[in-house]
Amino acid sequence: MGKVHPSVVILTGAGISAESGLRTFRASDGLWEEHRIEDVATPEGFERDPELVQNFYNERRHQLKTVVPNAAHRALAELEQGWQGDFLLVTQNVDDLHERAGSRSLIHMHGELHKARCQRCHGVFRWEADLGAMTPCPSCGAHGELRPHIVWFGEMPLELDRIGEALERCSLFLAIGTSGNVYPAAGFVRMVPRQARRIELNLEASMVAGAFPEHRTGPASETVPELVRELLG
Ligand code: BJW
Repeated sequence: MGKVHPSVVILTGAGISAESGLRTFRASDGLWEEHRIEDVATPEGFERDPELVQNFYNERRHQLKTVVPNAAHRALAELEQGWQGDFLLVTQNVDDLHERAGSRSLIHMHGELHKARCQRCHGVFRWEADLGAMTPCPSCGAHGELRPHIVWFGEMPLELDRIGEALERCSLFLAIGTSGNVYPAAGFVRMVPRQARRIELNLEASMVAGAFPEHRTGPASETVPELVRELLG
């Protein structure tokens, strides 16, 4: 019988991109300080003031051009390259730093800054430019129907079926730089088999730290490359 290779699921949050210069959500200088969550990260906020929301995401799209992946993003890409079993990276981040570091088996469960979606025809498009309140849809031509392809509060995260299947059969689960405040991602650790190895990597204990038997405390740019070296042996 051949060797059975362990399967890994990795969940990342804003903390992995912090050292690249992108602010986390719940830090004291977090984005929510300048904008109320309900104004920029809910469908109701978008309906109330589409221009404010479009400008908020336009600015974040610009900011993305000024940052680069850090050692933690690069280490996860190396892990994927060297890993013998199933590998799935699930990020809550809407930035593209994982793919720029070389990650390929990747799900953006909260959407992507570089995509826009039409509320009329439901087309999803790669989007680098600014979005305006009246930008026409490239597919159906409707005006004022394009929105950032971002999962806001109260909306269904993306690809949950595929994530659930991977969680149910994984033997190693890592959660990196996520506060455990936002569901369903915060509940993933409780969906993995009981015997799976579960490691939290964070600057501090998250809201769901108790579900992780192992903790690596410190900046992701240090703890992630170190763990990857151990795992690749
Ligand atoms: C470092 C570091 C370094 C720093 N090194 N670490 C009541 C109870 C339970 C649930 C709900 C409830 N009421 C409503 C809900 C559901 C709601 C929810 O969870 N709300 C909570 C706030 C209570 N969730 C939803 O609405 C989701 N949809 C949903 O539930 O659909 C229904 C459903 C039903 C059944 C099954 C499945 C689904 C949608 C959530 C959408 C989240 N969207 C956002 C905004 C995206 C837009 C944008 O980016 O602008 O996504 S919110 C924001 O939080 C963003 C993030 O992806 C997400 C998670 O944040 P994250 O990544 O954890 O960041 P932080 O800042 O919180 O933490 C950073 C961490 O890094 C910290 O721990 C630091 O210590 C650490 N760190 N520097 C290592 N250098």
